[in-house]
Amino acid sequence: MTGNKKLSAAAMAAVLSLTAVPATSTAIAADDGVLISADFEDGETVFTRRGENEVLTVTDELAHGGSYSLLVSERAKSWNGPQLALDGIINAGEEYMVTAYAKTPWYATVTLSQQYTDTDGTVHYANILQQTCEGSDWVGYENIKFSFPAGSTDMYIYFEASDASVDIYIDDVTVSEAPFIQPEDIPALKDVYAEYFDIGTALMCSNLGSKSFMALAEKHMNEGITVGNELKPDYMLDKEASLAMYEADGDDTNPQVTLASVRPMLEYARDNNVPLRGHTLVWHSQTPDWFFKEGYADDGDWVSPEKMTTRMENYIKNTMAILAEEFPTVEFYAWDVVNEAWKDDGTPRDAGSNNTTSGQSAWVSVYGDNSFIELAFQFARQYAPEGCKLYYNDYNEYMSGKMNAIYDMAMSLKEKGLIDGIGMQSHLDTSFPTPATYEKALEKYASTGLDIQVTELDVTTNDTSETGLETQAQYYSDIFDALVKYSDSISKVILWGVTDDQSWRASRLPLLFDENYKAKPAYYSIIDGIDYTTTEPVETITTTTTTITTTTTTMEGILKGDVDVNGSVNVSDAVLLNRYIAEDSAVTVSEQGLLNADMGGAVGVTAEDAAILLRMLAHLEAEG
Ligand code: 9MR
Repeated sequence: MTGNKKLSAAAMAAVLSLTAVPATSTAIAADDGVLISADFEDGETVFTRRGENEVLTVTDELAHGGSYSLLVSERAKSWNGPQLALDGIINAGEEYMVTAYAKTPWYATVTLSQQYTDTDGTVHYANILQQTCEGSDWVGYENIKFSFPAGSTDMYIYFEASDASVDIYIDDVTVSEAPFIQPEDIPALKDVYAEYFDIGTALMCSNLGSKSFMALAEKHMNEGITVGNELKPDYMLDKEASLAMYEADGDDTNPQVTLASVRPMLEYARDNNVPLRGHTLVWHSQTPDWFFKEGYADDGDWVSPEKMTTRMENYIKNTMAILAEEFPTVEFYAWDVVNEAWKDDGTPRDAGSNNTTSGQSAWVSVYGDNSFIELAFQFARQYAPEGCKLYYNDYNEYMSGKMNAIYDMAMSLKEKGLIDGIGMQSHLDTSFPTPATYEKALEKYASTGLDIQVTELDVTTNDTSETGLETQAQYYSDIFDALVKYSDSISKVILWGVTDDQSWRASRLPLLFDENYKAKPAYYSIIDGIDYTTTEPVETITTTTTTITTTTTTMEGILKGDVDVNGSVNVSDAVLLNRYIAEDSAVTVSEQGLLNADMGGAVGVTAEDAAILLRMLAHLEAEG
């Protein structure tokens, strides 16, 4: 990794002397990849306090390892706690790992968080990992990946606790470079589905710093990237600049915008020539109340529909203008113009602030109904770059009331030439909806004649055991069967993320790859496109593998690829082999299975054999 420095104690002290509370000294380990190691055994600390009250003491009252830890006492605010300054030690835009242990005297939630300042000078705070300390044992934050967007300065990681009065003990903290994990040698999703539709993914700016994550995303899902968060109104709207304009000339109809948060993503798209989906212009959520209020005052009255229409026009116009001006070569292939405007029963959302009561819409407060939708599409059509397709986007899009409302709205907008497609978010769960219900929604939207894009696909499972992941795989497989069936109407399928740990629904493991960048059963279930747990497709592949048996058997009793030794070769063998190679302790492969698994790659059973087996299966599927 270029540019990283393992700081000497003196250099570190120099860095820290710039922070609010000068550090006494530091301990820097010289081990490979380890940039900071703080065990407090020398009685000193590299941490400083975030607020003005808390007291940091190296103590021998408690220790996770050795005899000493760091005690943070006299906290007064939830965000008070110990922070570690990282400028000069790590590089913004690259990935690192932190390990640390925390303990509190009583039950409390302790969160590992990060802070940085972006290129426009805005300070950002984000949670990395929240853990519950029971008051008894030390709680580990082990090998937790983190990164800061390129261009960040004033970078810190820190601990905070929602209980402002609880003391926090911290021990055995290390910060190291994250290793690069090469994507597995398995077929790229986008290649597997090349003849049906493009495969893309949503990315957050925080993903860009991880080379391993990005290598995986780029291999499988780079045919359309959705900006997962940073183009939403709460990131784009610049309250200070809007207020300044209002104060200067009395005009509160021209909301100003900023690219401060989204810039790293735009630079990535520009430098890698990746087309983007803009998400999203008009939404009840992640939009501040002041945008809808007289004089941009949080507690002002709702503005009139006329004033809001001017604000909406200017917001859309300013957004398109700043993107075209600062990033003229970045292609926006689509914009989600309006997001989530209909309730499941097909009526408009209730009036109110989503920031006060989740689900309410300030748009409805101003307009009284959903008449703002058509206006938004008119302005988007007027100001979006040429060739950019315009979509209405929603979740629960298979609920009949909502589905009918979207259908009617889409047909009316289509007649006026204002809409190009419907975005089916597709945040699904293995228990609901059934794939058949989802397929009905595909049928209905396809009947509009508009393009369909699956915009935010993920499938949660409450059962995270191996069996649960197999059920999830089956569900993914059924959904992809339906997508293939309607592929003439579908131009893109966008996953809402790549690896489970980075998902907004991480605990229910909704994606195709796990936190170690390994393909899950769900991936294997959709790459061969075969419903391998039901009889009919398995028969197809078994028949085909009969040929393989005769052509590839090289020794008596060996059926190449039959890793589970059940007499046939199918995707279950590939799953088993990959797990075996990944040293998954939950699986065993018999001696015969290992003989069958040696597909002719390097000596022994290796990832190369797994790749050969997958290619063989993909080939069989293509021919079958
Ligand atoms: O994935 C996004 C997550 O990081 C944000 O915290 C969340 C806040 O609203 O928004 C998520 O993205 C949403 C998307 O914009 C619209 N459809 C639902 C997505 C998941 O909530």
